Amino acid sequence: MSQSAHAMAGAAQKLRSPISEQDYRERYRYSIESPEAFWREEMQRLDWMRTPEKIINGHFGENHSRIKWFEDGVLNVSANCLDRHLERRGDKPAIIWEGDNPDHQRIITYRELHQQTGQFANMLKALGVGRGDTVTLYMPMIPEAAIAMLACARIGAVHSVVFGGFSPEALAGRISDCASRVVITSDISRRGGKQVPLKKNVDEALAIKGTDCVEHVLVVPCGEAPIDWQSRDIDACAMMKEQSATCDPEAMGAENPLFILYTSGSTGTPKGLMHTSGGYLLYAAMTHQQIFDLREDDVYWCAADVGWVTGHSYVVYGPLANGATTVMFEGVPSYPDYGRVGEVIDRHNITIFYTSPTAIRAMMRHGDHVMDSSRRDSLRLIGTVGEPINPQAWHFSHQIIGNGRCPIMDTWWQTETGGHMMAPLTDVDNVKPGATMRPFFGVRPALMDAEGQHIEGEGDGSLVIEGSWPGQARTIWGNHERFEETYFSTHPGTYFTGDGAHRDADGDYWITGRIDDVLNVSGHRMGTAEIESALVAHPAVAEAAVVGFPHDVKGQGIYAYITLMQGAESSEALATELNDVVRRDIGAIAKLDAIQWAPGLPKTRSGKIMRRILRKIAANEVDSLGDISTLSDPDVVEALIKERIQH
Ligand code: 6R9
Repeated sequence: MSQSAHAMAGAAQKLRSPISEQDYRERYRYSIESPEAFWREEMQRLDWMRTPEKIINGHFGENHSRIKWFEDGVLNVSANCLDRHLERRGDKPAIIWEGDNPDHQRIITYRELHQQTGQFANMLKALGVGRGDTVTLYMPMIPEAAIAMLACARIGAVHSVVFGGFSPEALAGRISDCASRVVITSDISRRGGKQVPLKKNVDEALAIKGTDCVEHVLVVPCGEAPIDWQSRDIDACAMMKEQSATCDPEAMGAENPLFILYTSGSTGTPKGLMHTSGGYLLYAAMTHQQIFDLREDDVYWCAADVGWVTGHSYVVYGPLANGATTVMFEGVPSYPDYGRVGEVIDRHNITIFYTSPTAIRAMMRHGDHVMDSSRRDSLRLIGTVGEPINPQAWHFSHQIIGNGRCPIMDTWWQTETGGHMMAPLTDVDNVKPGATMRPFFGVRPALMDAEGQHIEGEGDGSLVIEGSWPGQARTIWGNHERFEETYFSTHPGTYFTGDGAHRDADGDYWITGRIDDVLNVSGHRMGTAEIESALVAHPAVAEAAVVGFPHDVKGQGIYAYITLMQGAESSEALATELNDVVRRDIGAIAKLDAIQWAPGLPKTRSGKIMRRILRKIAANEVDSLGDISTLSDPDVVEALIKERIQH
């Protein structure tokens, strides 16, 4: 290490009071050896209406799938995020909102957030929504999204937030899967100076079969244009004003559902993962506080959208449970230009910034001077999530965004895990760029080989987690068998993450990416099966195979191999149509980066598509195709290589 690098690492260490190596090891050991005692202490982070006596019930193994944490505890999530802060933090900003337009800002104190949540909750009640009812949110990044989530939590309703970039088709599928009675939306969402017609998408979704469960659509008006009101629609702002701000929080069991969040898997339709009130909230709050070394005067900005799990745990629930100031950003990092991120940091004196490697790479591509319009002196810690962070992006974050002063917390976790599972956690001096390093307290990672045997010491394998933690999803909404099958059948007795990982000689972990058929495009999870099923629904398509390939900015791009029906002709126009069907079924985030017309697809003799080979061709790694002798028609591979699309 050069002298200046030493000096920088030293400075970073001083700025943070990280858990020392020894403290980490001791506390970690305690969390693993005495989980009951450990979690009994930690659960005191929350305000319970009835303190749990039972801590953990259920171990992976025989009765693995019915996990319960703090099962006799009673609490309310919104009371933990709001009411308990009023005395000490009533006038503290709970949400600082920065609009897409840099001139638009709003500050909402804890007292105001409490009042507005009460009004929103009373409005939901007036519409007949109560305990256990499901409510779908399809919202822009505006404070009302957080308010609606907290209002559901207040009355015991279960929210399902659908990312605003999903299409009406995708929204309809998610509404009908959990049979929502109410949908909450806005007329428009503003992103990068453009408008997304959310309400129009909802209207289209509700014309699709299976959505007649919806009785009301609450619309939070945001735009200037007149709204095309339907008879089921209600102006949420107008109705809220008529409501009392007092709404007693519902007493909920720790295991009662708090929310459902749909995510993609390697097969089938998106899965509605269910998270609980007690274990989830505790885990989100605890990881948020410890991994970001949260302090009372921090101004914390997580740039994720509330439509993803990161937005749930680290824009809304974790920070608010901790009484922190959380920044909500409506726009995109590139608007009006790539200097925006730094300007937002300066404007609000942000101290902790949590973002994705994709966003960092997009800024990095524009050169170091993109940061010239800001100083970023307030920053003291940067976190990343969603994808592996490559060393260049790590160094750009550390040297340029963080002025060489900020530790980088590369956090590995998933929709299913509820909160961070691994992060560097200890002294920044020892951090290795690109490694997520250490398990969080109570988390027991392990590596498995292809035969299902444990890999000890240094090695590469399938990452599993041994034993439960409070934040884990408990089921797939309406399909518990699928939950068991997906997560607990691959390596019985463990939770299967779907990720591969490397453990180095020091015992530190490096996530190497998905080992199943899940893509990670700009940190967004997508199932290849979902995209393929959209493609094969087109009458000209006989077969489709979709794989990821390395992409400089997005991490992964989408590469589709299409075999046409006899008589169908490939053309630019057809390529556009195929992109359109994917956009219609899933959304613009699933844009195909490359389409290759394939005379056939490489298959095993049993008819299984050899994706390994398709991935290699898409990545232009044709020298390492491996064994293709088991293919039913090896000539297909030659043809595919010849016609490979340059991207
Ligand atoms: C939180 C979130 C989960 C998948 C996960 C993995 C990838 C997330 C990562 C990471 C390497 C990190 N992933 N964080 N890979 N390093 N720090 O992103 O949830 O949308 O469910 O995605 O994202 O592949 O399995 P989700």
